[in-house]
Amino acid sequence: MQNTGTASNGGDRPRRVLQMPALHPALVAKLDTEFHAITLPATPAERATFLSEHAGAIDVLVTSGGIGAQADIIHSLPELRAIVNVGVGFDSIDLDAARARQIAVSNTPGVLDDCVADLALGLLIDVFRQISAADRFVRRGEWPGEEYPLMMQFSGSRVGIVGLGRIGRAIARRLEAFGIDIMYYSRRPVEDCGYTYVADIVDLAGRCNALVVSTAGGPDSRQLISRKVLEALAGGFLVNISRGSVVDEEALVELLQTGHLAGAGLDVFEREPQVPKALFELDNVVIVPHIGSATHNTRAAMIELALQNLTSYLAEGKLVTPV
Ligand code: 8YV
Repeated sequence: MQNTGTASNGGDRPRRVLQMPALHPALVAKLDTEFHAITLPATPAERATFLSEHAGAIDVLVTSGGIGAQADIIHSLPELRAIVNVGVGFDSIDLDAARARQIAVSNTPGVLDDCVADLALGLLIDVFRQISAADRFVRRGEWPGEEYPLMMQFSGSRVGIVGLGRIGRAIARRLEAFGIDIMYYSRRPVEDCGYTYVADIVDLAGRCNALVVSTAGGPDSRQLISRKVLEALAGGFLVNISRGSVVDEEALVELLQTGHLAGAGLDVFEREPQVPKALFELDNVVIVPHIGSATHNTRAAMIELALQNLTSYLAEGKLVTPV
């Protein structure tokens, strides 16, 4: 299949696709063979030479949530018309820079909700029931010497969801099965959802045993989970499957260290792949490397949706799931 060059870009040349370096290998294979995409070199020195040769011919940029598209790359591509993102979050794409030039941006909503919600539940159950910590206890050979301390029951507890979008709702549906008292915070109440809306996030934190962060990242939600919110969560757990930027990480580390918080399950961090070293010392913190959507079928579905966006843009100048 040849997907280049079918739609007009205002000139007589085919549309050209640029891929950011180090995308998922299955995506790279498709972009290479079916879209004849060229790849941005990884190093700044190579990049400068590459851009001086190709920049003026690029119409579409393909990237991922982890890699993003900062203002410098957007500015360096004068003919760029669309950015196709593999990921539902687009906080790593400079939307202001894109909008200023009417560059369309797509993401991959809907196809990863179940997968990310599964991980959120896994982290919740792990922090309440200390599965990872108890596993380490057994591996250290401590079981014959002492009984593992009692812990908090998860079923029947009170959980607050921050951001009741698609992923938040997928988490809530799972929580229902555990008899959880489900509360949520979002900018406005979600109609007909049956969960308790709490308009003040500090109030929400004070009312629940655990907060699950599933709101979108970006400037609007930066440090929404502030020190004040974390202080109100006293004795409770924080689970974050959204973005590290949504949480005041410094306060989180401090309140975990002092025992003010009972524990945390964290898939995302402020400066990935860097994780605050202090967390490594804490047995009540479960740390995973941003694996919310990292299953074979979900990543395949994300790639598929990104390629549908690309195909549609090349053929008709329209994205399927624009942000
Ligand atoms: C991935 C994600 O880490 O979709 C998102 O926003 O955070 C994750 O699914 C990433 O974007 C995959 O490229």
